Amino acid sequence: MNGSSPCADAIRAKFASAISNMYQAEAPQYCAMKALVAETNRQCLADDPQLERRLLESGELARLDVERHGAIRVGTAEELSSLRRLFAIMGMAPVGYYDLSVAGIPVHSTAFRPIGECAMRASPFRIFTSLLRPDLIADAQAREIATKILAQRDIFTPRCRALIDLFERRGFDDEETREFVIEAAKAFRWNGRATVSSAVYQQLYAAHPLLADIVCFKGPHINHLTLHALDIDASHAAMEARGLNPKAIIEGPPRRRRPILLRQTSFKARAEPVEFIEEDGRRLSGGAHAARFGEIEQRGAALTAKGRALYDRLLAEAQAAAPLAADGANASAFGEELTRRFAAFPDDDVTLRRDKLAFFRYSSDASVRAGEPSSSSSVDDLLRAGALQAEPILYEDFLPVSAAGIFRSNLGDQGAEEFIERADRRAFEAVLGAPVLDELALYQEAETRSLTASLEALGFESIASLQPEATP
Ligand code: OOG
Ligand code: NI
Repeated sequence: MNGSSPCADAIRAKFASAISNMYQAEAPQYCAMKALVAETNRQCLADDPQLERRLLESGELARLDVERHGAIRVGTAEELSSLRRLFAIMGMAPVGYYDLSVAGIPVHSTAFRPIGECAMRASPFRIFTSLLRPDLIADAQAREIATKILAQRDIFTPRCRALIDLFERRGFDDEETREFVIEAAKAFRWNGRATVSSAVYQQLYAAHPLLADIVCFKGPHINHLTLHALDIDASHAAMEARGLNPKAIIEGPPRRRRPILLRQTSFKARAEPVEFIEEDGRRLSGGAHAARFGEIEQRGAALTAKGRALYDRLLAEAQAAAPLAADGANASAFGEELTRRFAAFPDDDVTLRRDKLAFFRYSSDASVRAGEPSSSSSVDDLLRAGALQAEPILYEDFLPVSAAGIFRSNLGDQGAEEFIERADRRAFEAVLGAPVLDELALYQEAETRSLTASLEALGFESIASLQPEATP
């Protein structure tokens, strides 16, 4: 599936821009972070003219300040399946299943995202979407209250619902597209007036802080947007230096020559004033709720199942050897342990490819004479001769352990309870109303497609007409 539609891509770009403007107006802390990251990125470019040239050539430079993702949390099956229909209009499909129960977070998630290089380039915006799992909330009374409240809300405006139906029947004209972007964004805005009393909020909060965040407001407010940092370590340090209160560690792999997967960090959510509705609406009372933050990310090579297993093992080993304290006090010891463990992860493209740890995108250079296409050549020979080139494919998805670390950094002491792992992908897909796409299959397809096209361009009929590569 390589479903890039110029029309859907354009709607997504407009939606991402509307969400960005809305969140900047709502969350001044995020604005401060955005300015700081832009400044750090500028410094990186000034220090590395080659990097600047590469980004300019790939078109990345123009997109540097564009948000890469946002995140929301929803409460019901109906909300999730309606979101799937809404995001489909923007060319975003659910990719990946993330079980966060392992880390004591009562949600499971997917990422709605564009598929394919072309669509990603047109607008890289994704939405990490989490669904509450009431079955993981121990307090039966809180569960029951939550279910009742959620059954009564509609997170979409009536016009937004009508437009989704209309699109599915016959698509949009220009005016409808414009209206859709406005109506869709409304579902994700912040509403400082809770829909419940302070007592109900407190009760749900005591059951789990996420329960209060998901249930007590009008809809799934954007809880963060995420920017691309050219040097995430420098940006993290700058956040610390400017008093932006970043979380203790950068999630994901340590700093490397050849980045892999995804590194992320964020500043912690600030408490902001909210109003509760008391005595059936006869009185408002003031309170506070911490929900919204800002995040940065830096992406590297997508790993194969084998590479991912190695990543997961090394990360688990580091966590076992130097467990990160809940308050992050031993962050630097953890960081050193992580770097030590990851010395076992090859850090150059040649080995990553040879050992089949990462996915690569191939291109060809027909001007290089690699001899006549013959059955005695191999992909390795063609790469050595320069007739083929291989570049790591960028990881466009998320990491459950990292996501859990980001969730947890905003839950205070209460988020630390341990659940047993209870992944339930089937149940998630049943309420979503569609299967989630397998991210590994997407990378594999991209690799195979690029290799096949490159070999054809060099005059080979198929991969099968080449010598098989040695398997390590
Ligand atoms: C989502 C946290 C996970 C990421 O980038 O991994 C996330 C949330 O807090 O709702 O956004
Ligand atoms: Ni995020």
